[in-house]
Amino acid sequence: MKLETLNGLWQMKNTESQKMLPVEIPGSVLSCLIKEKEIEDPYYRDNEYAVRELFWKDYEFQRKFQVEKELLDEENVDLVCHGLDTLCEIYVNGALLGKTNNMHRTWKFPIKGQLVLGENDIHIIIRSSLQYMSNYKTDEKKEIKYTPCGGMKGNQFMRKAHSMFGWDWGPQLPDAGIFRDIELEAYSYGRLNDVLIHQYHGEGEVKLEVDVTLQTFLNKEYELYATLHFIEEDEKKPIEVWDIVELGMDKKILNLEVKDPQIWWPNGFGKQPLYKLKVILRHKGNKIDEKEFTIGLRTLTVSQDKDQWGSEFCFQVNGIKIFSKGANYIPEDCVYSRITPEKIEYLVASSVRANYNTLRVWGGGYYPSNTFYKLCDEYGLIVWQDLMYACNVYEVTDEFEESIIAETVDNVKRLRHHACLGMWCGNNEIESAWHHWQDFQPHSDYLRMDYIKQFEFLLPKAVTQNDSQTFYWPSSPSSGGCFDGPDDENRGDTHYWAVWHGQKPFSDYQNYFFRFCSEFGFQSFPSLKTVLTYTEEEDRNIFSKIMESHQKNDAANGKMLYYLSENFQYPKDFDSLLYSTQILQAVAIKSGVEHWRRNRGRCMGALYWQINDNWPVASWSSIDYFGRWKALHYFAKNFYAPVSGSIVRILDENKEFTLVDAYVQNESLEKSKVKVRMTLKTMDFQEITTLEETVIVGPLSSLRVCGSSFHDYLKVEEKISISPRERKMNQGVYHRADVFVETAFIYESGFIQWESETLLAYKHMNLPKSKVDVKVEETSEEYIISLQTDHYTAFVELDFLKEDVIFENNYINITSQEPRKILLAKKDILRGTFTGKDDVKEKLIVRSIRDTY
Ligand code: BMA
Repeated sequence: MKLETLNGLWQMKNTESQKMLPVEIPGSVLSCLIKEKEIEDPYYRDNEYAVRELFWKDYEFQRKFQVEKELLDEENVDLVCHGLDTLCEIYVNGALLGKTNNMHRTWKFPIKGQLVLGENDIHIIIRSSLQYMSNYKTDEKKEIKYTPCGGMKGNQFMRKAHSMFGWDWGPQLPDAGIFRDIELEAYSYGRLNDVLIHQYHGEGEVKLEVDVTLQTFLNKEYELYATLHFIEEDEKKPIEVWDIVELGMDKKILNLEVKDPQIWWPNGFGKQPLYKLKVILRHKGNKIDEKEFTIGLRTLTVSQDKDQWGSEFCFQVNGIKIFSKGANYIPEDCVYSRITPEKIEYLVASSVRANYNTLRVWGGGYYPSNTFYKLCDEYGLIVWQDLMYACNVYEVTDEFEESIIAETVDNVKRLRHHACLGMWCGNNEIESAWHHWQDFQPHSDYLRMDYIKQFEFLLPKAVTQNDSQTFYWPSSPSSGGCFDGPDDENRGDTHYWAVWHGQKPFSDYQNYFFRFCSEFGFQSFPSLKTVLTYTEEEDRNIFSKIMESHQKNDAANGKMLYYLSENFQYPKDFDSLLYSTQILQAVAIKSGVEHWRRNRGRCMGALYWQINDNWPVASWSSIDYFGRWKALHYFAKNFYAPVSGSIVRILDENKEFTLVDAYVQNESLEKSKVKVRMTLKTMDFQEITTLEETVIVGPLSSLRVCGSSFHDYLKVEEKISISPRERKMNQGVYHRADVFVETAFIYESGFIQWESETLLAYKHMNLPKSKVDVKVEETSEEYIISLQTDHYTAFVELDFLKEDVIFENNYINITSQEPRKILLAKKDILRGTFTGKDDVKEKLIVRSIRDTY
C-alpha cells in the first residue's frame, strides 16, 4: 500500500470572494484567517461575535497535486479524509467525487477514475453550518425545542462537535475546515482491511487472538504474519506466528501466546509497559500490506457487583477495583489544528502530575486524535470515552442512523486496541434529561423513543459488534438505562451539581455517597495574566460586558461572588478577586473529593468538571487555556495523591460538637504507616494541645485516625450556632477566630503532608497580616524556595508577573515557624527565563488570602 499525503499548503477563500489565502492543512477557516491577519484574535474582548458571523458563508479549499505513474499503476486509489468539518463537497479535476456530513467520521472515496498523470486539482466546498441548522426542518411530530446552555439552536442537527456552537464554558465559533490528515491510499493485490485484537489473560500468560479481515484481489495465496515485541526490547526477537490465506478467504485468526507478560497498569498502580503488534500480509514473500498497533496487556472493565448499598460502579483493572481520580476533558481549543501533540502531552502529563488515573472524554466535543490515546496509554490514564452526544434531543432519521453508526464503527475501530480505553459511554446527561429535566418534557414520545433506539439499541450494537471487550454504558449519569433512576445515588454514576448550580454550601458534598461521581465542579476566574490577554483596562471589572462575555454560564460571575461572601472578606481589587475565586474553587473540589475518598468502597470515583478550557474564560477548569495551573490543579496533586491525609469538620453523633477528624486514604497496592499529629494552635503558632496517633492503613482503603472537638480549650462566642450542651461545657480560653488546627501526616518515606483547618469561615477569622520571608537556593536542576513567617498564613500563592512555571506545590498554608520549602525545577519553567536565584527571588510574587483585604 502506498500513501501520499495531501496535507500542506492549500488555498482558501469564502465562496463569494475572489481573494485566495494560503492555508496550512490540517487547518481551517479560522487557522487561516488568524494566520493571515484577516481577522483579529477571536478570543480578544468580544471579537467572538463578529467572527461567528463569518460562518454564515460557504468556504472553498483547494490545492494542486502531482500524481506519478507508480500511483496510477496500482489497481485502487482512495482519497482518505480523517477529519472533514463538516458539510463538504469534494471535487477532483472538476468532477464531484463525494459529499460528507459528519466530522467525526473517516471518509474514503475511490478516486482512481478521476486522477490524471501529472497535475491534478482538488477543491472542497464547505457549506455553512449555520445556514444548514437554521433551514433544517424536523418531522412535525418531532419538533425540538431544547438548546443547551450557551449553545446555538439546531446544533444537534449536524454531526459536528456540539461545543463548536458554544457551551456554558465555550464561545460560539463553528469553524470549518480539514482538521485532520487528508491523503491518497493506493493498493493492489491485497489489503488488510481490519484487525481486531482480543486478549485472554491466564496464570502467567496472555493469549492474543488477532482477528484479521482481508481484501484479496488476486486468485492467489497470501501469507499472513503477526509479530509481537515488547517495546523496550529488541525488535529482532519478536514472538511470531503466521499462516496461509487460502484462495478467496477474507478472514483469518492468528493466535499469539505471551509467557510472563508485562502487565499494563493505570498511573499509581504500576508501570505502563507496551507491546508492538504488527500484522503483515505477504504474497510470495513480498510485503503487500502492514498494520501496526501499540497495545498494553491488561484486563479493564467496569464492575457493578451488588453490595449492601445497591450496585457498585468502578473500573476493575487486572482484577483490582480501583477508585478513579481525575477530571473531565473538553477540546483544548476552538481551532482544532492548534491542538498539537505538544499541547496534548502537556495536558496528559499535567494530569499524571496531579495523580489522576482517569480522564473522561466528555460527549459534547470531539473524538480526540490518536496522539491523545497514545499518550494516555504511555502515561497510564484510563479513558472514559463518551460518544459525541451531549445535553440534546436528537431526531433519528434514516440518514442520521446511518451516519451515527458509521461514525461509531470508525471510532471504535480506531481506538479499541488502546490500553487506556476503559469504557464507551453513549452520551452526556441525556438519559437524565429525558427522565426529569423540565425543558425536555414537552418533547414528543417519538423523540423519547428515538433516545432509546439510539443509545440503547443502535449505538451499543455498533460498539459491541466491533469491540466486545470494552464495557458500554448508555449515558452519564445512568443506572443502566431505560430511564430507570439515572441519578440514583446507589447505582451507576452520578453528576452532582447542587454545589455550584444549586448554590449549596461546600459541606453539602458530605450528604452524598455516590457510587461514582463522574461530574461535579466549581468555577473560578483564570489568573490575571490570562485575563490581560482578552481585556483592556476598562474591562477589568467582573460585571463588565467583556468579562461577562468570557463567562458562558448564566450570571455565574455573581455566583462566584455569592460563594465568596460565604467564605472570604470582600477583596480589595480585581486581581485579589480573581485569586480568591481560585482558592474557593480549590477548597470546594477538595472537600468533595476527600469526602468520597474517605468513603472508598461505597464511592469508587471522583472526576471533577473539568480539567481544561478551549479559550481564555471563567470556568470550572483547573488548568486554563494557556496551560496555567489554577490553585485547584495544585490542590488536586495533593488530594489525589495515592496515599493522602485529609481533615474534615463534622458534627459529632449527638450533633453537639464540631469535631475535626483526620483520615488517611490509601489508593495504592501497598499498606502505609502514617503518624498523624493534630495540633490546636494560635495564630502565632503556639501549640495549645496535640493529639498523636500512628496507624497502618491497608492497601485500597481509608481509615479514620483521630479527631477532637477541642471544646475544652475554646470559648463560647456570640453569633455562632452552638448547642446548649457545648455552651455549658465550654470553659476554654481561646476564641475560635484566633486558633487553627494543624495536622501533619508523617509518612515512612519522611514526607510530611501539612493540612490545616479553621473552626470558622475565613471571613470571620482574626487572620494576622503576616510577612513571608523568601530565600532562594539553586542547584543545577532546580531552585529551592524557602518560605518563612511568624503567623498562620493561608493559601500562599507563588507566581511571577511575566514568567510561567509549575511549582512543586503552591497555595499552601504555612502553619509553623519552620521554613517551608517549595521546589521549582528548571525544566518546569514554561515561559520566560531567570538569570539565577537572585532573579527568581526578585521576580517572585508571594501573597496569601490575608493580602486580599
Ligand atoms: C455538565 C457537563 C457540561 C457542562 C457542565 C457545567 O452538565 O456535562 O455539559 O458544561 O456540566 O454546567
